[in-house]
Amino acid sequence: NQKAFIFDLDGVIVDTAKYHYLAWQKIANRLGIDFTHEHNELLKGVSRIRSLDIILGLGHVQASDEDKNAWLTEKNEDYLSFIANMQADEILVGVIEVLDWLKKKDQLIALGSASKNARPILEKVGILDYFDAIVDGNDVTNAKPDPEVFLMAAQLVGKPAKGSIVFEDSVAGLQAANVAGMISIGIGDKTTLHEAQYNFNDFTEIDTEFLETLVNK
Ligand code: B16
Ligand code: MG
Repeated sequence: NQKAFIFDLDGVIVDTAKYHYLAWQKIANRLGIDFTHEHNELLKGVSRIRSLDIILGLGHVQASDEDKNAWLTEKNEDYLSFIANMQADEILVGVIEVLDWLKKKDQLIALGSASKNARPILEKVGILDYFDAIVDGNDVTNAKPDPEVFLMAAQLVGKPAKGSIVFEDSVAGLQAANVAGMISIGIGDKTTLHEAQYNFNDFTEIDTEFLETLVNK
């Protein structure tokens, strides 16, 4: 049996949410918008442009397209400077063990991320070669909770949606996986991620017995 195992990036493989937060905070502060860690939760799995709209909404700030574009560029430049020195030690616990097991068992591994910076991040942390397919924010027109990103990933590795597995840390991402008819696995807080079919706090809680059942489903 061979299945498509599709991984989200931010919050599943690496904790880049902290870098997104720092970069957005700079813009928000300048506009006098209070942007807290709790607010940052709203941006998980959400596209860059939608993230800006959410932040502006928090502060009831109206802006021209020109201003918005300038802020989007600035945010991404700051974000790029934060991720510039990322290394393998920023891979979240248990991820490598699961990737190694999947490779050993000849399973298909794909990325399904909203980020336009996914490839350079995988490269920096040294795991690009594990992936049989990469679908990111540059490839899709519809953001999560639309299932496009995951459907494209399964298609690229030649597997049907049914039986494909998605690891996600965001509500929007889990909704996308469910709409696609895939097996959704929430990584993180069980209460927040209650829409997942299975929940784990992190990858160290996922044992090979469980992975084996997914392969044979
Ligand atoms: P970028 P994921 C998402 O990645 C992040 O969770 C979200 O916070 C971010 O705004 C989005 O990528 C876009 O990222 O600005 O780098 O294109 O969780 O889908 O891997
Ligand atoms: Mg994520």
